[in-house]
Amino acid sequence: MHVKNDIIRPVILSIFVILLISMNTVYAQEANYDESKVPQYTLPDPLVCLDGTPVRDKTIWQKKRRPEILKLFVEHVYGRAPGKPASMKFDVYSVDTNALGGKATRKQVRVSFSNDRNGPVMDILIYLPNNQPKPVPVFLGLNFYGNQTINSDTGITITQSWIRNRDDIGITDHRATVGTRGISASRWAVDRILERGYGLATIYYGDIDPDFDDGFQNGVHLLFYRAGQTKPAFDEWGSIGAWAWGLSRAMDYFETDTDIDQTHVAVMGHSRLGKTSLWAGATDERFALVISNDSGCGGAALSRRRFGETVERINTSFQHWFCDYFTRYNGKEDDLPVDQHMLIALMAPRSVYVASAEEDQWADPKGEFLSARYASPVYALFGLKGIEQDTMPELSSPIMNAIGYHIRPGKHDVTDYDWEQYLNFADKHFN
Ligand code: GTR
Repeated sequence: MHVKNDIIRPVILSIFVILLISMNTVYAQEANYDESKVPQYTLPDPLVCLDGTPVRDKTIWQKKRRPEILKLFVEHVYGRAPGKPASMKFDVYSVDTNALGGKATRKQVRVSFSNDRNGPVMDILIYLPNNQPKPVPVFLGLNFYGNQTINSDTGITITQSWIRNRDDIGITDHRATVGTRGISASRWAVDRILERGYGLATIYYGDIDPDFDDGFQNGVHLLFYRAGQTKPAFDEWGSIGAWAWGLSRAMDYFETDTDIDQTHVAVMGHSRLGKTSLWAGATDERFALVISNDSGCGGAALSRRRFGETVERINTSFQHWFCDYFTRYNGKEDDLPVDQHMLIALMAPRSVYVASAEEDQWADPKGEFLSARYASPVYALFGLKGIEQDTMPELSSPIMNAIGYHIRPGKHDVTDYDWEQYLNFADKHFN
């Protein structure tokens, strides 16, 4: 028996290791970074309705084509989400009018989504510039590791929610520590935002739905199950849908806060949270300006280009982000009834900014640019200029029309340069 086990165990282990290695090789091979290998593709035309009616003016766009495209994204990509919950509660549990050395007023608001005291809650951290007449325009964005990470301000509540373990900052039990204060500060140009007269609001995305695949047994999904339901149906919301829904609930709060100009809220997000800001902008037209920072596949990048991350790859690594239906397009991008330029077009006539980073090939900068380019005919219906050039601009040469775009040197990240462009873009459109 022992002899047998001694032989069988290593054999099984080796088979397992070989399988793992070959899976990785398949994935590594799968990612194409060669422009000459991008397949020929034909994008669905945002200006032709499903029944063939051409979209010649903004009325047909708004009444017929826009709702049609939105529905296609709901059904095939991000999933159906519920509306505003009936029994939501806002508790402004902390206000400091002398935050950040007197520059800002810091508010922290706890949003309860139901009457259940043990149900999920999200904390909105808000900084408003003290030297500005109220109400002020605000940038709203989700963060990756808790509100306490965006600035070293010790007044920020440390999140109690599940967070991803990270050895380099000593998170080993999925709980945030004091040591996480300010670790993401380089991604949030708080001082600069305030200086330029804007407020900043942020929420930890895991408050809304923890970012791991547990079959949706936590987060806000639970609140909406019908009797007997244990997970979202194939066409119901995944995590991106839930995070975007959370952003809309923050907007519900803004509508009650007289210090915030809710007609000038810019929703911004990086990476998976950039996919989310785009989806929030598409589903909630109260967001006046929408920003995608390095959002890539399932965000701004065209799926049909299959450059860097593909639909199959994202659905394999992060199946919980989208609705189950989206997996039908694994390796079958050409069958998608939409592509991501149509997501950008859903923002029209509101301003939308797409940003890429040169070294972030996984997110397909060119595919992000082309989405913005191909959304432009929809902006033209409103007499607005989108992006008219077919070639990408030089590095660090932002285009700022109703659609904005830049590509900067460097890696997948949010930098002060990115923020500077978003502030300039907001100045331009918010006047
Ligand atoms: C990557 C994923 C990307 C992007 C990124 C992030 O692993 O493949 O689509 O969302 O994560 O959010 O950091």
